[in-house]
Amino acid sequence: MKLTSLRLHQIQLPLVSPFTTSFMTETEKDCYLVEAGFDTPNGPVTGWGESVAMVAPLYSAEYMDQGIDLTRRFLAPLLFEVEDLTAETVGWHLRHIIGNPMAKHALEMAVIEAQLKMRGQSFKEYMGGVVDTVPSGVSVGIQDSVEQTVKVIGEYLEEGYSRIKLKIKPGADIEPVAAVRKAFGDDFLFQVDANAAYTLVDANHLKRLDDYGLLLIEQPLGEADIRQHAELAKLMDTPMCLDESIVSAEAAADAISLGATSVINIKPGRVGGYIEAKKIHDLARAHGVAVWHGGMVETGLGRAANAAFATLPGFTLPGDISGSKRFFTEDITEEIVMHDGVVDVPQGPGFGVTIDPAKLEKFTVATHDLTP
Ligand code: OSB
Ligand code: MG
Repeated sequence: MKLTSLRLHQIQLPLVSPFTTSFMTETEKDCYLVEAGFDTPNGPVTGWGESVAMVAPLYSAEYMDQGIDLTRRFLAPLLFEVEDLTAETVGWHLRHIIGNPMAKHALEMAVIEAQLKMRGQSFKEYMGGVVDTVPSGVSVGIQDSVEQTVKVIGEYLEEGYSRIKLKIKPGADIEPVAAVRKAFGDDFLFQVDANAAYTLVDANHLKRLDDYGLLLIEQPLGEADIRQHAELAKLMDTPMCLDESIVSAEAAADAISLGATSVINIKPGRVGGYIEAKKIHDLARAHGVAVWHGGMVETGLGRAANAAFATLPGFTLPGDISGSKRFFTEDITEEIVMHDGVVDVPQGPGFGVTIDPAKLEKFTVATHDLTP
């Protein structure tokens, strides 16, 4: 395939309610979609991708405007030079550009989708998925009070979510967790995510979470603190799970060998794309380390792709793949629906969802045409 056109659509979707993590409160979803046109042996094909970079560098060093700038100045020119571009070689063509996995992922997604549409193949089939539905977990933001936390989680349990993940930070950790267990008992999957809000000196405090039968604790310490996570993992009974620290398959290998993580949150966007994410899935599986699929508040496009990827056999725990309604009243694709604790994986060619042109126009805040 030969890349012939590239357009970035910067969009803003209102969230149904503010989403608060230890590092920020979001009231809308800002991201850009990649629309890439290709000449293929089967004629012209368009593929779509989605960047998971956030507006500010608070979750990762990367942020949205940087991704747009980097794509315009460095990534797009490299891909336009390639005569025979394939999904499997995007990472190779971009290898000299250091870091910036999210910007690379968004482009790789578009190439993957075009290649699949050219062949009439679904993403699940391409990746080697083994099921047609995936268990759906929900990520619950930090609430204004313990009472509100219990209320919101009660509503998600009522809706039928397979697993609850609660965001925590210093000052909003033990109490809300204790209150949720007290209200709903020990009989549901419950985990917490600190988004790097603690340091190792908080170890004794964090150890109090061991009393609540949590499935795991996600990224309590900093992105670079793999060794310190290993220390903390020795002190706590709650299984340690890394998110931010797993920036590549190499980082995953280090974290596994150091004992820093006994479960891995896989986010394709954080590691440079689905091809790298598959390596992490395989590596973890070979080591007997469970993985689950993370989320970055994706639109229907990224959500559909994540659901398909989460059909691989190593994904033995429910992921942050909620129904679209959990975040959006209106989306740019058809809705991803959570029912009976699962979401169905779209079956059509590519990612199996369609960008609605009217919705895209409605939510677009800027368009960047990067075609030479
Ligand atoms: O740490 O998993 C995280 C959202 C944005 C940035 C980081 C994270 C999250 C979530 C949301 O927890 C997961 C979702 O998309 O449902
Ligand atoms: Mg996380």
